[in-house]
Amino acid sequence: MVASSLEQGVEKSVAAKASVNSPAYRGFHSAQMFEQGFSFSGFERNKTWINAGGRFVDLSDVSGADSPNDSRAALAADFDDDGDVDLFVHNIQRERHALYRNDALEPGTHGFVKLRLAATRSQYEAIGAVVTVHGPLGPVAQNVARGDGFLSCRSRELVFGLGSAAEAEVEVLWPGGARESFGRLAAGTRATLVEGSGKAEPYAARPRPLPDPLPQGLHLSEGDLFPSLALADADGGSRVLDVRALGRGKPVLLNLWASYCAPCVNELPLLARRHEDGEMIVVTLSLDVPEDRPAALELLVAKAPKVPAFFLPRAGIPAPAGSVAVEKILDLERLSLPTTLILTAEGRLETVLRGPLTEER
Ligand SMILES: [Ca+2]
Ligand SMILES: [Ca+2]
Repeated sequence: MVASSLEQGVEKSVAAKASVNSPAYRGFHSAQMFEQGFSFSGFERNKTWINAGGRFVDLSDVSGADSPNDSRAALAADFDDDGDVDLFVHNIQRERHALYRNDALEPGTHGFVKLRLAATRSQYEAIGAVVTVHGPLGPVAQNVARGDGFLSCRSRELVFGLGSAAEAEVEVLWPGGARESFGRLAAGTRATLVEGSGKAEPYAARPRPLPDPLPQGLHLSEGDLFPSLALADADGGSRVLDVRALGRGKPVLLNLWASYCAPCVNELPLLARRHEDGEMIVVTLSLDVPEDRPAALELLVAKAPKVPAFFLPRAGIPAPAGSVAVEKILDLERLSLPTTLILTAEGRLETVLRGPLTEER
């Protein structure tokens, strides 16, 4: 019975392998899912929040983390060794991973301690130990672990932020159960805490500067002329967005949004009111995939029915003469949503507003 079910299991596994290797499977899963950036998770966008003293503020747009990519692991470590924790995010589409540099700490300041543990009476990396640093906001504890995120490994180095404090008291609860104090360590210390010694042995910094961030999805600078864009209308027909023709002497507010982006949907009524005001011409461009155009259209009809609306064309349709493809000015994987562009009456890019609009801006 056991042998038989094992054999069946092997047969099933061989069959599965064959289907995975079939041109049809590769055609859909490899080409469409990964190379064309399709999503397993319905374009749920990545989020970042900052703890602003008891409440969390959404920084997804300004941080650059806002993205429709399917991310599978987020690893926090100080990749450039400047004392603040950076973030590596693993994405499945096109294997395009992202490393987010943390610019929270002013260069040359020392508002941190970085600690490694060396156990002498248990497993040498002290996995399971708890390190507590008594900083300006009270005690903060981190435990030593090596697994983290999806199929990922964590750095053995622990980073504690100290704010403006000059020093902080450090203690370790070792895996064997012993508590040990390592006294007060000065801000900026990088040290290995050796079990049983009570001493923090400093190690040298290894700075590895990271490059400046890539542009956040917009290949245009303020002052540039906004080109005529090859887009689609509500029925999917070819339609060119010419902001000068549309504005007829007025500035244009071009809102980039998607039906799966909740802050985008929330601001549609505000856009409708701005359009009614008549001070500027308001236009929306939905970045939904063409299959989701009906969902986007339904929201527009309900919340901003009079605002001129544009949509992405189907892939592979050539841009009409005199217009450019949307990919020439937008990197849809890096553009945070919502993003609003203010264009002058002459069709030049005046301001880029990232994140939701408010009555004031
Ligand atoms: Ca860093
Ligand atoms: Ca930094």
